[in-house]
Amino acid sequence: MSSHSYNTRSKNMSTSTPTPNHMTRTFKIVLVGDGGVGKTTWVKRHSTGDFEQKYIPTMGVDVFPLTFHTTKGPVCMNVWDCAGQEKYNGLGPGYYIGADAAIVMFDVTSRRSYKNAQTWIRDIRTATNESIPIVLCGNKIDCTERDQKVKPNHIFLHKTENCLAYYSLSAKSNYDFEKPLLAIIRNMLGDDTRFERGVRG
Ligand SMILES: Nc1nc2c(ncn2[C@@H]2O[C@H](COP(=O)(O)OP(=O)(O)O)[C@@H](O)[C@H]2O)c(=O)[nH]1
Ligand SMILES: [Mg+2]
Repeated sequence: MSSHSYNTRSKNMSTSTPTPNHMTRTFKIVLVGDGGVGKTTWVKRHSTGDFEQKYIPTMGVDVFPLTFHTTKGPVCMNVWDCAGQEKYNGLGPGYYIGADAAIVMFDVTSRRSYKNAQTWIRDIRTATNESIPIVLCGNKIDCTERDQKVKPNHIFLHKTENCLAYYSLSAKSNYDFEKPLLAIIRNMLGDDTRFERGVRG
């Protein structure tokens, strides 16, 4: 079985497999942010088409199990994506129960979504007793500079809110889209963790 270090410029993510085996460590990742910022597009980017997304009707949530093959064994990131109700009545504490990490996404073409990212971060902190790592992401970085209303050098929330990291990315062009989950996996398993490609669980 050949494997090599994960190349972050690679187009093909090493995500696959719907059914984690007993060796697979599983983490719950909650994905939040205003409606329309690109959360669903982003999580679907990681799919190779052969995984089973689960829908939990009582919660209005889609769960995407994304498996990554690492030098420390396979990990399954169950990414929770709310199915649209983020605009209406919030997500409720049940969404956050048992979460190991969170991704807060905003849209770099929307100042409002950046401003609201702070509220999302604070909601997570409240629901999880401050404790889980949060990665802040600015999506739609493929848009023209003119359309980018939130400039990279004006983004400071991740520092003031003590996030694990910030990434500008594009779910449309794939630019850096994989970085948030890789950062979370390294945070969970250790900075020396490397990623292997082409291995299906
Ligand atoms: N230009 C651009 N559009 C995007 C990107 N990601 C998502 N979109 C578009 O933004 C809209 C909302 O995306 P969606 O994934 O439904 O957002 P959600 O409500 O946060 O889940 C859709 O029209 C997507 O095609 C991106 O990286 N760049
Ligand atoms: Mg969505």
